[in-house]
Amino acid sequence: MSGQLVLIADDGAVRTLTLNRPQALNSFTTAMHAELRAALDAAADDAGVRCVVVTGAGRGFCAGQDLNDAGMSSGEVDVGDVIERLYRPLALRIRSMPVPVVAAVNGVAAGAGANFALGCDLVVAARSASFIQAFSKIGLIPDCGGTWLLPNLVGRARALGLAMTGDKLGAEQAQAMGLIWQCVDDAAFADTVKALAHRLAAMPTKALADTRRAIDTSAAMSYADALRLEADLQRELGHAHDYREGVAAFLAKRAPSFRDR
Ligand code: T3D
Repeated sequence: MSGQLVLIADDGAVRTLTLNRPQALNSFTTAMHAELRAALDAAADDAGVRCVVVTGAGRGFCAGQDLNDAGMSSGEVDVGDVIERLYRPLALRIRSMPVPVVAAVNGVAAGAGANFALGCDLVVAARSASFIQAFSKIGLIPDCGGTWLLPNLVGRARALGLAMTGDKLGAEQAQAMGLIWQCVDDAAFADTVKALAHRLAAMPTKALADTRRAIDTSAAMSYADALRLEADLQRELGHAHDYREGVAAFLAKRAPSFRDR
């Protein structure tokens, strides 16, 4: 199945959403935002989907905001409003997905395109891909979660270095500094993403989503409160099917069959 600006493809329990404006490096227009949000909502609501992969068509992943769209360059657009209406909901939607989300960064990821990727759960990049905090070059600050994601991922010094210079960071360096999960050779990229996505899809989905929730909220918590949240989430998971199944499978030395979501 395919939309126009976001292609949607299912492979078992893995749903791949492909940003599809390759002529403009898949930069975000209002219309593409709408299709992407609808596609993410549909994936979240579909019990058959247990992992979502986001990637880009053509040679780029996503070059951030389309600077030609809707009079962006006129100086008359309320950029704060654009962020509130489009990028903030997108970033929050990714973080509230009930399934793991993999960013398969096939090429350059710039501006909000970079931070859209970095906000996903696992970021796998082709070795030829790159990340650019392009905002400073056009007089903006990192958005789509960048001011939170960057220091949390790589620390203040590197966050400021990346954000202030807007320099291109290769995928290999990005992995070395802990910005992304994995950099893989271009030739192995598709197979690596596929294997990872299917592996995640076969895992206890609800536990993975709760793992994200606990890790994301722990930064703003005291140690004692984080321990309390762990107990609350663990209590709930401990009463669910997947825990019983995981333990039974371990004891029976067989593969588990998880189904909670
Ligand atoms: O309202 C708001 O603005 C608020 C929201 C802000 C969020 C943001 O994301 S701000 C940051 C916006 N993004 C950028 O500033 C990045 C702009 N793009 C680039 O710097 C470069 O394209 C890249 C470094 C990403 C890649 O360079 P390169 O040399 O590989 O490709 P290219 O030739 O520059 O781009 C290929 C085509 O895509 C080209 O079109 P053409 O000449 O072939 O017709 C180029 O204009 C187009 N393109 C690339 N990025 C954008 C774009 N068109 C519109 N908007 C873009 N962001």
